[in-house]
Amino acid sequence: NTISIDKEKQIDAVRKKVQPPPMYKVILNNDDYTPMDFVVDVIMRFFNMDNEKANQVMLTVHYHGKAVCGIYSAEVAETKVMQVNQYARKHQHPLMCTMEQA
Ligand code: TYC
Repeated sequence: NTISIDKEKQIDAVRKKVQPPPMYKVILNNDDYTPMDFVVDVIMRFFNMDNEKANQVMLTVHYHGKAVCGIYSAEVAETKVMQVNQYARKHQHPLMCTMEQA
């Protein structure tokens, strides 16, 4: 009923103040085949970075194996990972996007 739903909302509001929800790093991983230009396009398209910042992040992945593209709530992070991996597959590149708790 509506009273117990209101109670759940109150409890959730208190939980959020005491303990904020977990956040997730969305990570791009290096591979030997995905073209650098494609990776830069992905970073600009899905992580709202300008060309210069996207180039920096792409090179960090290329030289260090991975880089964090952003930190988001679970729901937003899962959506980014799905969208990037779907977009890479559609263009037949092996680019891998993953997430891990921040
Ligand atoms: N290593 C790739 C190349 O040399 C470029 C690359 C960068 C691939 C970043 C994936 O997430 C990546 N073409």
